[in-house]
Amino acid sequence: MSDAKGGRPPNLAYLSLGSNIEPERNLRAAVQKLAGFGNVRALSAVWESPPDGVADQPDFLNAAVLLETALSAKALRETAIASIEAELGRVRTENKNAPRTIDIDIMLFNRDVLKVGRRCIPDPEIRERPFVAIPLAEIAPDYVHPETGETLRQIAQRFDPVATGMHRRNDVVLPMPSG
Ligand code: PH2
Ligand code: MG
Ligand code: MG
Repeated sequence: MSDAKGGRPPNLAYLSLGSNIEPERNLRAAVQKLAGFGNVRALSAVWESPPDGVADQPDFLNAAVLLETALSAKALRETAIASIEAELGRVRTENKNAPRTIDIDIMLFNRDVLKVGRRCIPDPEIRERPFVAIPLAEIAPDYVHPETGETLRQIAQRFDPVATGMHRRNDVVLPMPSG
């Protein structure tokens, strides 16, 4: 997607994807649908981990996507992500930690510091959750966190993948959307 002058769309959105219902199919479908809202510039590997929080549910697959887009963070959240989550059958219930077909969260947006609804960008989960930090560091290792000055590589290196149950699923590949 290009802007009106034929240049590159102005924004870089760093997204965290997670699924624990038919996760391979839903991660692939989410990436394809995100490509309808911009250019997918980078994709991480797919990582499996036990559920963080509520334990008696299936393991998650997580990945990170770098999306170049003309949309603002708010529009990305409220139009693109909301519609993709709905199309992929995401059902929101009172249990915020229920298994989900797809969860797409904006972790970073350019080098901006802002809020979209109640969520802060940069999202604090980057520094708290290995299944967020490790895939993000794969797509943008040298990105400097606008609030802490750390690179994503440094943040990710603080997590011990083995101790946190992270497992790189080299058998699951997310195809880069064409065009
Ligand atoms: N997402 C959650 C709760 N717990 N655990 C893992 N391993 N991966 C997730 O994406 C995840 C989770 C709520 O967003
Ligand atoms: Mg989430
Ligand atoms: Mg979410």
